[in-house]
Amino acid sequence: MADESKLTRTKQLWAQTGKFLTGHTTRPETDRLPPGQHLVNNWPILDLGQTPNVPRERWRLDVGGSVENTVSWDWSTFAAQPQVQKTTDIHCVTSWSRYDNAWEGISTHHLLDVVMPREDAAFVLFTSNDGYTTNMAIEDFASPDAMLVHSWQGEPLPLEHGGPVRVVVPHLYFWKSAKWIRKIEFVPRDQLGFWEVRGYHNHADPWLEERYS
Ligand SMILES: Nc1nc2c(c(=O)[nH]1)N[C@H]1C(S)=C(S)[C@@H](COP(=O)(O)O)O[C@H]1N2
Ligand SMILES: [Mo]
Repeated sequence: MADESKLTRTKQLWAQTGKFLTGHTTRPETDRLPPGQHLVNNWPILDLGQTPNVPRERWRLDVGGSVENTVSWDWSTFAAQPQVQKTTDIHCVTSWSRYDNAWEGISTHHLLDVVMPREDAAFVLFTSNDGYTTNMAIEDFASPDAMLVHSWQGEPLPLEHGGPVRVVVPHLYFWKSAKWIRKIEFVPRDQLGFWEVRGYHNHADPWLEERYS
């Protein structure tokens, strides 16, 4: 063919061999990184400095308050719940973001199906084994990506990142994702948690830069 330059032939060869095909689609970085954030490849550890070591054999999660069914799960009961895997991004208020964290655990949707919050349950309060607390509206807890996770990248969640089980609510800044979760309460009235009392924003949407109140 007259218009068949060397480059055209090269590109045709690439098409035949599938060059640059990665098998997954990505959004442009600008669509994925919230304002004021920068990307990291490591996973920083941020907490109050206490690392409670509760092995799976002694682990318990109490879920109660304004619900039809209060539950107190030990490890084997938790592990027997339907498991889901999701890959989501982390956005910390201290300005780092970490992409593509592969979590495994139970969805908050499943927990909501089990406990059945009453009509007046508008907020969710979290208490952790290090004394940390945080809070959110039940609509945020019910986000389709929100989970109680026990594994990260196919391995048990490291102790320093909240193992055996932490909350992950990826559409909010990461301080809302309680490590070492011990208790979840559904309540009619909101109650500010550890950082919310100290001036952090009560809602914490990274896309709206809801960092401080
Ligand atoms: N139990 C508990 N959960 C916690 C915290 C904490 O101090 N204790 N810190 C929060 C904050 S401010 C952040 S940024 C993330 C950090 O989680 P990581 O250490 O796994 O990165 O955990 C959140 N959850
Ligand atoms: Mo944080």
